Amino acid sequence: MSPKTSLAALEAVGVELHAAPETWTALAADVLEGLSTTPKTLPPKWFYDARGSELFDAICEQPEYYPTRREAALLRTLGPALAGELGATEVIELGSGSSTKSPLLLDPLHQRGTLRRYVPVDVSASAMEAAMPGLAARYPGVEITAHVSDFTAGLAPLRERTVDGPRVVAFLGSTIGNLQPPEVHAFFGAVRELLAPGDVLLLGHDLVKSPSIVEPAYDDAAGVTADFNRNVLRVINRELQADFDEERFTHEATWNPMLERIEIRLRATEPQVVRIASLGLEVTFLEGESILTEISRKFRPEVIERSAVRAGLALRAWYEDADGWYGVSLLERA
Ligand code: AVJ
Repeated sequence: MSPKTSLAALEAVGVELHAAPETWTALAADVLEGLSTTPKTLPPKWFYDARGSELFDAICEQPEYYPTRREAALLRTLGPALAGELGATEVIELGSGSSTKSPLLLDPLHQRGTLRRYVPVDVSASAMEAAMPGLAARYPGVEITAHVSDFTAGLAPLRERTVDGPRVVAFLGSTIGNLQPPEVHAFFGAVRELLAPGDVLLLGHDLVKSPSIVEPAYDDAAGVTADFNRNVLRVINRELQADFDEERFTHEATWNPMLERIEIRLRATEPQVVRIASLGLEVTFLEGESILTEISRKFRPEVIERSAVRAGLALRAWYEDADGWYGVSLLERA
């Protein structure tokens, strides 16, 4: 889990990498807490080791998984006007992953000549490392500072400003859907501290729609999402010396109409005991018992606006595609 391996390569292309050393401890704590309570849960951030990040990129290519394509199309349409309106000198991108879609925002800003600094922030060091040389080449003269960190943990190190002018904090891909309402509140509050007057939070959010469209997006025919879901077991096996047998867990994605979210689970196909050696823990599963590995909330404009207002933010603009499948909003300090 150490990002140190290719630090030299990153420095060679002028990218600074700030790593979080507490990753292993955080995983251990999450697994201990999540698997020793009922119902069992695991936070989705642990999907994303190198293989998990690749699997997520593969999910985005699946015909059933519409959010990535929808967001890209929307940003492609909005990009130039948005760049003009924002005139941003700095982009902080939370959950940037492999930065594949970042150019949709960065290109128009770069073309207008305002972009001076790009700060990608992600839990996956490997995904960022792979992306950085390409970005450094694409945006010459732009200061790039990558942060390996969990966007729900510490945003404080991102407060520091090295360039003048408007800042955009981008949180795309509907990753906000992974957060429970209280977590959204905390997140908005933390982002607010990064914003000065004239700065914005650019948020991408999947919208509420028929379960007949949403459910298949999380259970693709090729089984990529199922493999991605099981990846968390492989991460735990490797990092915490556990003996999960991934074949004894099935992938499940169900729409919860009350909470307007997809719930992703791993369900034990038979009773079993899993040993997690590094934690000195034995975890018992009854037949059919599940681990909730991810929630993916879908939003309505009023839900975004209400959460924003409660956290001291204001909705400045709302955009959605023609059939209301996907939305992007601009939030600012109230
Ligand atoms: C990256 C959190 C936005 O919820 O749609 C995709 C993750 N999980 N398929 C989502 C995911 C299963 C994705 N986010």
